[in-house]
Amino acid sequence: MVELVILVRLVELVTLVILVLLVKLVLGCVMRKQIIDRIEIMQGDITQLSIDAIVNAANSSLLGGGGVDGAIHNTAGSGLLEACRTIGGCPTGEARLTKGYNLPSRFVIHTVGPVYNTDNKGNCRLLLTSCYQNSLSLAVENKISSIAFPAISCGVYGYPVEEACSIAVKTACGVLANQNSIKRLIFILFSSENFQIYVDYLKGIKTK
Ligand code: AR6
Repeated sequence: MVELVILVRLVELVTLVILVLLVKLVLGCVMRKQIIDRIEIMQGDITQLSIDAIVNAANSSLLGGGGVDGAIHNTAGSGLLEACRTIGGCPTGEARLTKGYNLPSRFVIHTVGPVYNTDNKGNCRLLLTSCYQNSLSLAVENKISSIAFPAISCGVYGYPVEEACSIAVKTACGVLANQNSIKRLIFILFSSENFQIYVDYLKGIKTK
């Protein structure tokens, strides 16, 4: 009799544990879908996007340069350069906000990615993660609900795109999981090769 009661209790306990695990699994899937549904991958020119904010892969002077930085300054016009002059630079991994001036986007978030260095990969990873985290923190503070990122550090600064892509997407997912004010987060890639790398990475996450 006593054995039977213990057996029943054990079955009840195992059923409860299985139920809790199932609920956790379903909730995890729903949450992951809610995060991934807010992320878009696009191919094109970031300067043409009519959204709240675009992110600039700048250098620490914030006074313009080539690549995406040059394209953003060219389209935004001299007002952006004047605003950047008053900021007085930005250390690697940090981010600063300006208006968008002649750009279709309202704001530009300038961040400075690391120059890739194979001897110091760990630090590069930390700094690139900070670029995404700090840019998104500025977006949240300024009630920016749509934001687009280029592939920070993947041009002149030489970061391998596959690695940079996983850092970018993982960091974005981590931030989106903890706040709901950002409704649309775009990764915009200039080349079709980089676009495909991001598309494949996101597909991989969705099917995990
Ligand atoms: N829209 C979207 N992506 C672009 C665009 C564009 N209009 N133009 C280039 N890209 P890079 P970095 C892509 O070199 O590696 C500057 O001189 C490009 O194909 O612009 O962080 C700054 O002043 C690449 O995949 O930035 C710094 O000195 C990605 O944007 C330095 O370059 C980033 O390439 C920063 O280097």
